[in-house]
Amino acid sequence: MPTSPCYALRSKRVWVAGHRGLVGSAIVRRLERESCEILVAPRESVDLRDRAQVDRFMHETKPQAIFLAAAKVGGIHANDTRPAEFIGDNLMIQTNVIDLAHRHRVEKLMFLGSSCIYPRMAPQPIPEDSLLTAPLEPTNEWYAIAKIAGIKMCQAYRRQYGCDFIAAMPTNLYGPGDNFDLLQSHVLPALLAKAHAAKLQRAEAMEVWGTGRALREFLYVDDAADGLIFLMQHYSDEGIVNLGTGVEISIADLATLVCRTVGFQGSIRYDHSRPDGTPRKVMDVSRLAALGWQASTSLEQGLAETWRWYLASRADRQQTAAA
Ligand code: GFB
Repeated sequence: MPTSPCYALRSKRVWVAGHRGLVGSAIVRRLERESCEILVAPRESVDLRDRAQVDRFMHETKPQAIFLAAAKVGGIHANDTRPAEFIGDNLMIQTNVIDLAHRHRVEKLMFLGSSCIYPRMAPQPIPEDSLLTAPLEPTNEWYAIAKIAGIKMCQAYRRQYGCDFIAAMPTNLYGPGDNFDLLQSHVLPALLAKAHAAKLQRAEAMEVWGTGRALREFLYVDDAADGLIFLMQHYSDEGIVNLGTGVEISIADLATLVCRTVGFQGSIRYDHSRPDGTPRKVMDVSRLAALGWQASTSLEQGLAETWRWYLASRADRQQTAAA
């Protein structure tokens, strides 16, 4: 039985910071059902790393609630090779939005962290209280430390100023609007794109990074958006809340599932020169379940939906290019 709501989004001015990203665009889609006014900051005129631009945007639009989904994000290779951007940009973005949310008396803010904030060898499933109990995963510690700083900032502003700022920790997300760039993306969209290319080229094999033995949890992004909006309406405390499915799969099994979805019948070749990263990171989702929410889209369903979106978006791009 869900806990009773503690915050109503109806008729509120709700800013989705990062509205064009994977999770930000899903939050915008899901908010359409909440009868609220959705605010978005055009990237060309509001650089969230620039405090004055964020201040002016918030002065003009007067958001009452904020989903802080804007961040420099990427997969294991992007994190490992662009550490300055992953720590620097994310610290600037979140510090501007969180501090100015306080100064502009925003009623409620949700900060989006990530499952990579937890120790590399955290107990599995990972409970929220394992944060900062052991060393981080080296391939994404820069991003993780930025996200941990954002969590701590929300907690500090709640303690010192009474701000209703909460923090959610989504697991690996995927779905429509994902980044399919083979170097910068996360594993699931990368494997979809690789299997598609291998099928078109009638290749013998498709390449998968690492050993394939790493285990990951994947949450469909429209489920994530629903869970985040549920949390915004039903949760107000300084503790972080994991958002996931509680189900893990090996990269090898994911690759097999992707090939089946795409219809690629070749073999899989592992590139051991690439890192596996964290061996496992499935999250303990009991805190959110106790509040009354759980994910509903299976990996098979989500993968099929994402594949359909990927094909449609490629067809659109090809039509545009041909026009
Ligand atoms: O999704 P991913 O890039 O990031 O990698 P993380 C997950 C696993 O998939 C790793 C393997 O073991 C990769 O070696 N993998 C296999 C691949 N083939 C590929 C491929 O073609 N591309 C990619 N990208 N991986 C991320 C963090 O860690 O988790 C982010 O880097 C964020 O910052 C996200 O926190 C939630 O799951 O390892």
